[in-house]
Amino acid sequence: METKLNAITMELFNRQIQTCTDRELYIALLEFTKKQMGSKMINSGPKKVYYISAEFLIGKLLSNNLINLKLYDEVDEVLKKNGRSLAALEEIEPEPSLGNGGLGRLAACFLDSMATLGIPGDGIGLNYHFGLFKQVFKDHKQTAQKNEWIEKNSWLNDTGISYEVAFGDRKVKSRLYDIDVIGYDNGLNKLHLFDVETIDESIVKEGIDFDKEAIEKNLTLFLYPDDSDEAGNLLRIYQQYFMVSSGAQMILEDVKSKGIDLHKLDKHVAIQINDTHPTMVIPELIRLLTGKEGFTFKEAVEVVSRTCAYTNHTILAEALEKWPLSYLEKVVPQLVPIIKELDRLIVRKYRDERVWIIDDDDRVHMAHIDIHFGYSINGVAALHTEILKKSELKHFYDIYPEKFNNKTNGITFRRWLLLCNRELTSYLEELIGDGFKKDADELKKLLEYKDDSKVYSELASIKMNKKKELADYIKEKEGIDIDTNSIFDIQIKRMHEYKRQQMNALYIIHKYLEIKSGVKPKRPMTFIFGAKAAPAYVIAQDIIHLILVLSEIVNNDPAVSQYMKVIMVENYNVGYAEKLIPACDISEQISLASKEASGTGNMKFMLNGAVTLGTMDGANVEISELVGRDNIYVFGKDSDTVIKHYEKADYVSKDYYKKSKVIKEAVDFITGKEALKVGDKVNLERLSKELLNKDWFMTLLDLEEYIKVKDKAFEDYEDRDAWNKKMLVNIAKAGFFSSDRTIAEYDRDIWKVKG
Ligand code: 26V
Repeated sequence: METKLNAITMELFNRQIQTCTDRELYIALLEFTKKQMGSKMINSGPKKVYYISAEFLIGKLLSNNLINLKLYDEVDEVLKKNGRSLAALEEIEPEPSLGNGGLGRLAACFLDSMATLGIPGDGIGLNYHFGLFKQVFKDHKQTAQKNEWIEKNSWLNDTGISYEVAFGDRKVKSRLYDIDVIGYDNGLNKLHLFDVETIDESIVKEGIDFDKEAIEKNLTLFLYPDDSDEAGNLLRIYQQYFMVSSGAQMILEDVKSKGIDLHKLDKHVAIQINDTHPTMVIPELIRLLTGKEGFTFKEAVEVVSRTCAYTNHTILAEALEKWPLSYLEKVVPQLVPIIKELDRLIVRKYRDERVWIIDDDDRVHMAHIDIHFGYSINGVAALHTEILKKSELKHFYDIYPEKFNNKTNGITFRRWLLLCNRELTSYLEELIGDGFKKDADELKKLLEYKDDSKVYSELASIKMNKKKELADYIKEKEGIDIDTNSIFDIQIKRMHEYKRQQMNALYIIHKYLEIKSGVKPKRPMTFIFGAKAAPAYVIAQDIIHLILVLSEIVNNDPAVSQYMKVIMVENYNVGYAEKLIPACDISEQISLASKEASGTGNMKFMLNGAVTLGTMDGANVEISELVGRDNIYVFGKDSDTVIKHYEKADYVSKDYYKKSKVIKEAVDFITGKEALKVGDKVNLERLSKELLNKDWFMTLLDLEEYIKVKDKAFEDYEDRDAWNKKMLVNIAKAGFFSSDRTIAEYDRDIWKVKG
């Protein structure tokens, strides 16, 4: 290996491993790893999955690919022997930000698991040049910059393949770039990312501003650009159609090149539609089949309906796409007659208007197309699927009970254990062998050590080491000192009111006031947040502002900062998550019950020995069932109660504010003198008004119980042995949340590629 790597550094830079710069060595290692991957077999078989998604939050790939090639340790050693470090090279690799959050990261975990299980399964997406914005804090507020990640030497391979995509008002040429996806100790799949040949990066001016109408130049610049105005919405439709039209052409060409009759498409292809963003693939396939392939409309509808399956990732009404027909007429007029005909088929069959595709306001309900003209609909956690069946999609469940199924999300253990926590991985290997790397259920063997205090204390010392590493990193990046003996309480996820970071902030205010009044905690506490907010989402920006203001107040008050610190890390991303998660003691999963479809951060924390503090929402419910009530902290109203409040519209946040002194004091602090001295009146007053007059996600409903249960968790932490045992049980029970299990279920119930 050393000789091979040296040969590459010599060839590229005429230098030995020892004398290359970090950047040169990174490039050499990238080329070395690509070569190793190139020699692996491509997963193949009679049927193939295409996972179409507007987002693939893949993260950095160098170390991940070395792990999956089983070369990580060897490379690490060779580098060390030559006085170099893999960690330093990891810092050089840019992180692609091709996703917003959970939905995109899930797609990346699924690619890893499909490749690992030997399932021929490719991703289809877009090659956003600047991806999701890079977050920079200025005056305690979020600003957005472009995230440049594409370099001359990268994981992208230009295939030279291109397709023509015609819109109503123009034609563009798509160009296909591939990223190889290597399975753990197994074969290869591909992530196909389409780009537009006429892209022009120079049209991006200040921050992330650009001309939204110059489609040829801007189509793949950003992920979901601001969609608060018409041009933004139209651009999103351009992007979606560009992705699915290129993808559909690629799929049909591939099938035809194998000599397969397209009437049997469903026997050879399964298309998984990741949320509604790729829905237009359904009418697009129908268009292509009825066009030059000579299918009748009926034949095309039938075969497409047997090929496409849909995953729902949210019940939030504002996130369910409904495109005005007039927008579709402008961007994709060729699909409009097809969508209208699909709607007519439904209107003829069902009198219930709630299941029609086009509503009275001439808006096209994208999810309805997926449900009627796909063969499977799945939710992403048990509770979420039940809510879909019982309420959100009840009218559809009544028609098609057999199409509905649950696939509880999972995470790839390669990135979220083997890569981000080498120390824990090798200790587990010592204890229970390395079978868990291929069969995550084997983590259960750890339960044999449930009463072995030597094992707990080793787990605790690994946790301490990860806390020290994180503390160093935070000191370097954010310039804040943290006490590694404090409890690390972490909430990292997109900023959204339903996720209730504001409730966590109110707890922090409550603690601050307690300390000021002389009540000191037994042990210092470190509250860490990481979150980006959509640029157009005003209240989310206000919550970020509040947390940054609290951070300033708390960390700079010597009477308080010895007991607590508040940190909002800048530009939270996959790489940051890999450092935060192994160091966490308490995992904050505090969404309003019924709103978080699943969550996947909750699973990553558990696997790394954090204890969950959470509501009975999403996959928290399943975590709680697995670990038992002694090993999780649960609070808050359940989803039935919450759903009833919405039905009756009887939740009044002010009542809770008036009733409780603790709530009143915490909320009042937001617009009090101290906060206003540091923060912006407009943001803080707007947030306070929102909490008092609306509070759509019922923060104040659960706040008192949250404080009580969180205090209890902090108290329990002091019984170190008991806490470490909770840690052990959480790790031991995490096997269920391997995305290998999830993908095996998708294949068993939906795709049927392997069996
Ligand atoms: C999208 C939008 C778009 C516009 C306005 C507000 C809004 C709010 C939420 C969303 C979410 C889109 C779907 C999504 O990302 N769902 C996440 O999917 C994860 C993987 O299944 C799951 O773990 C998360 O619970 C779920 O929120």
